[in-house]
Amino acid sequence: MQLVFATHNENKFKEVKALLPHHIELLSLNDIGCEEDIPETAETIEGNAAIKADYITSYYNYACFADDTGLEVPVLNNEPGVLSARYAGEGKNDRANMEKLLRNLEGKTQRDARFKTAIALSMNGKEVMFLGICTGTITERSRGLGGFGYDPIFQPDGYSETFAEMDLATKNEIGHRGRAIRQLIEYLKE
Ligand code: ITT
Repeated sequence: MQLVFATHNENKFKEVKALLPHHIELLSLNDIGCEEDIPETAETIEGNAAIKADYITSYYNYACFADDTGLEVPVLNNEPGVLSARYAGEGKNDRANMEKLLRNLEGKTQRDARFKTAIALSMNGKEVMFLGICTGTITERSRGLGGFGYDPIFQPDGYSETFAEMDLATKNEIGHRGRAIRQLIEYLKE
């Protein structure tokens, strides 16, 4: 079975590829010749995941799934949320995004946070949504060199390491994306 994963984020692709069974041939946007940045104009992560998956099915005619992820911090009114990629501006700069978040949390003891991943699958004229959540806290400073995005400042509940200090298998086992992707895999078995 061929399935496109509609992401330009190579780290997401690596995480998902490590989870999918071998009978699913995972195609990247490069594999199908899609270089354009698909506009993410919805107000929710579910909406943006659906836009990305629908775009590929409509214009490229492939079965496709897409991931939209947001980091919610309740004490900041759930910011950065759907704006996580562009929190510090249009450049989508991971370091600038983390610095802005740490600045906005300066002096705050309430540092609870959660990652939310919405996976939209568009296949056989139907769309299905899967949601994965991982709760944790935002650390005082960045720790670890692995992962991507906000991983160096996110410490999942029950662990003393940040996601950036863990190996890929552990992040996938407990993380938001892994949780959503395992639901997708179950659905595809049916
Ligand atoms: P695509 O839309 O091409 O999939 P993107 O990097 O723009 O890639 P998102 O809009 O879903 O992806 O990402 C929102 C932000 O959250 C962005 O800054 C990411 O770096 C970050 N992010 C996403 N997943 C993450 C994860 O598992 N760990 C840490 N940060 C993550």
